[in-house]
Amino acid sequence: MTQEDLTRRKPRIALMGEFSAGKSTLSNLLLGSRPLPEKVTATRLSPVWMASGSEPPYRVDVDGTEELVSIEHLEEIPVEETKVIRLFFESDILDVCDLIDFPGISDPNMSTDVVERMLEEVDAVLWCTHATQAWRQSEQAVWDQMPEAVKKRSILLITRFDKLTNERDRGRVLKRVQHETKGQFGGTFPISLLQALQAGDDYEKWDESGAGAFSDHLIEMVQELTMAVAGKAESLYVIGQSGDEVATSGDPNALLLTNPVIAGRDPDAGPVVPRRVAPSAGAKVHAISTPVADDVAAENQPEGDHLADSAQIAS
Ligand SMILES: Nc1nc2c(ncn2[C@@H]2O[C@H](COP(=O)(O)OP(=O)(O)O)[C@@H](O)[C@H]2O)c(=O)[nH]1
Ligand SMILES: [Mg+2]
Repeated sequence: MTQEDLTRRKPRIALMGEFSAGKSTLSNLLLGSRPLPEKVTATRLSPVWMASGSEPPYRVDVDGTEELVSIEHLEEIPVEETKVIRLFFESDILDVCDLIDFPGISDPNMSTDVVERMLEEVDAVLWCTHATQAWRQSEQAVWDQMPEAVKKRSILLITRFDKLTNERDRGRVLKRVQHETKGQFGGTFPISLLQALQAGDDYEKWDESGAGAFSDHLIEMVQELTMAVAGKAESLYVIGQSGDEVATSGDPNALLLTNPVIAGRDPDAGPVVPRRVAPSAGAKVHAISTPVADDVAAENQPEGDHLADSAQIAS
């Protein structure tokens, strides 16, 4: 498949969230045995668009000019003038989708333009929110700009869940975030990205980290997106902004990932199973928490609880 073959283009999934929420760690988890070069994760960079291939890396200037760059000197790339850095390599997940690692949404060292001008490329988002200060107003403010077509296909990950050490705090945070983001994501999953990375082939640990439930949902999400973007040059973000209906089928529920459309998917599309993120066929499910469907009632949630629990769990 070529880049020009837009009828078969891959979905573009963005990794977004506040600085240090775990976006780069999540990239590495998804990329599996081919982690990102240290320079890519350690440096404050423009958005990094990863795709399958062997072309040399390049940057795209805000005026559209392309220029080859060196991985060794990524930190020299001018962030404000760079729309995106393109990296090409082979990885199972990149066979089925492109990943775009975004800088932190409210990084004081970057103008908001750096994030905003790349949103037009996005089909869906894996939003990382830091468990001990989950779902801040700054996150909601960015999410409010997202068109419905993107929101419904996106996933909220409550990362660093291992930092919440008791069940009560875990339950409170989960319930509050679920309440505050109701209807704004296709699914919400608590996860310890570190534990998932350390799990290796131990599927019990993998499931306990929260990665099992998340990766199952991600596979459905990629399948759904693959159908949604077929034949579309523009991203779902752009299509959604223009108010056009982005439907996969006549079924209005098809947009909701909690109601996956696997049964109706194109039989010729082939299996979409990123090997590293898929649990083994016989794996037992020991998720630290079951995935949170948006329709689970979040009653008994006192108003203003946000401050109460963030104060309580601040480390
Ligand atoms: N304990 C714990 N640490 C994490 C987790 N996810 C990420 N980290 C750590 O948090 C730091 C920031 O993560 P990073 O992925 O670079 O965040 P980014 O700024 O969103 O890309 C790193 O030191 C990670 O190792 C997690 O789930 N649990
Ligand atoms: Mg990062």
